[in-house]
Amino acid sequence: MVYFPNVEKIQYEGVDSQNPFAFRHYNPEEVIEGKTMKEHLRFAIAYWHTMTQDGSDPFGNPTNQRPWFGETPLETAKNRVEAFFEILVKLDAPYFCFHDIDIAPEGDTLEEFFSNLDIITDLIKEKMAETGIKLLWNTANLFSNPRFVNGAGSSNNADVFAYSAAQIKKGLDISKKLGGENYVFWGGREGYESLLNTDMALEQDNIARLFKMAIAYGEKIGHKPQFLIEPKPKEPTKHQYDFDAATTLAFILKYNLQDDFKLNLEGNHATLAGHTFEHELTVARINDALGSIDANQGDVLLGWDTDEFPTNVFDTTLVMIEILENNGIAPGGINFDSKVRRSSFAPEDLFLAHIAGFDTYARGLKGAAAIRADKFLSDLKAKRYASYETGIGANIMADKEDLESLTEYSLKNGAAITNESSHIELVKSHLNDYLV
Ligand code: XLS
Ligand code: NI
Ligand code: NI
Repeated sequence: MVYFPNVEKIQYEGVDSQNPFAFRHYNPEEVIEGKTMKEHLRFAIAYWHTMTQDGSDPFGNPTNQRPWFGETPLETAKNRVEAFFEILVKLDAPYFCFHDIDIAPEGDTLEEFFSNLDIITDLIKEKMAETGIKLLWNTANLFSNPRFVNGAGSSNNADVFAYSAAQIKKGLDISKKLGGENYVFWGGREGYESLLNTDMALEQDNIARLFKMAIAYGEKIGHKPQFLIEPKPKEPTKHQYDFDAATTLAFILKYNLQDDFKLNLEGNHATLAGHTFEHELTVARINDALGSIDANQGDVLLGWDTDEFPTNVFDTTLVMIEILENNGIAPGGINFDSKVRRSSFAPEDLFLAHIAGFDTYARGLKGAAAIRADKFLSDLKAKRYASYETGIGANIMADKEDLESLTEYSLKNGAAITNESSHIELVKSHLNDYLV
């Protein structure tokens, strides 16, 4: 069955194309800095926003028109696999991502859920073999079902901790079955509503216990995906434990998880935390923890996770600089954790939105590569920190100085300190010249 008979395979047609169903910047085979765009960008499509999101919001019913509903939840789930791979193939997306509950109905028992997952992952495995499309990451949804009202690993209820462990075990079995390259933990309800009734130390110790069980099980079954934690500061809980990259890194280091865990960073989560997206990538990169990204953007006027498709070229350019500085994002990728607006309810909006996202990241990649080719930012930084290249600065960098020697130096130097203007407005204006 073909679900999108009116949509052909999306082709690169160049900037002058008037065809809305064409890429104008994403040219998968174009080589930039020695790699194709497809290899640089490693685009993935998210099952939840593309296949299960219905357009409802707290004030309104579903709006999305979707052609895949069947007679039973399992039939719908099977149809979704067909439709999803049609979308992946037509967009030429090399990867996909999903939560367990996105792909298969939960049923009434854990056994039933597992058996539904087996049926659907058999189908997905066939589709993967047929198309060559790969699994970037999967994850367990440990936040939607009412049993997770007080969290999963951080729940006060040990039965919930055990249930979460079972879902993670199944998630890793699925990851092995489908050759998942990464496995994500987003702390859905791992946080708190009130400190009055919360034992923060116990909750965080338990989350780490669950992660260590995952590492041990991966070793046992001989499957080692890159484990990733996805920070977010708030939503659904008032205060999420994995607030941002820096907080999550402190957790990773405290519990000695750094050999197995990196970060999956999301645009809208960064801005909710009061950071830019590139800030979060920089923090991860300089700590050797940049694992993967969830591509989306928020709305500066709204204080919640709107998960909009990325259309801001300024942001994607700065993000792509970080990815290039990191020597790439593999085995991670760029996952469109993005959803169409409630008013974009037509089935073909799924294509138009992803085309917008792909093109915005492709523009970011081209701009970032041009900035690097001109050494625009690296020269500027080298000049700004030049005082550490020679003299006293070089000695400081070589750890040859101490408080006493520097006091002696400063007494001699006196007030003869000159700082230079940053001319930052000029820098920002010049940066605009690189936006593709
Ligand atoms: C929610 C998160 C979620 C994770 C996967 O805000 O972004 O979608 O990416 O659980
Ligand atoms: Ni996400
Ligand atoms: Ni999100």
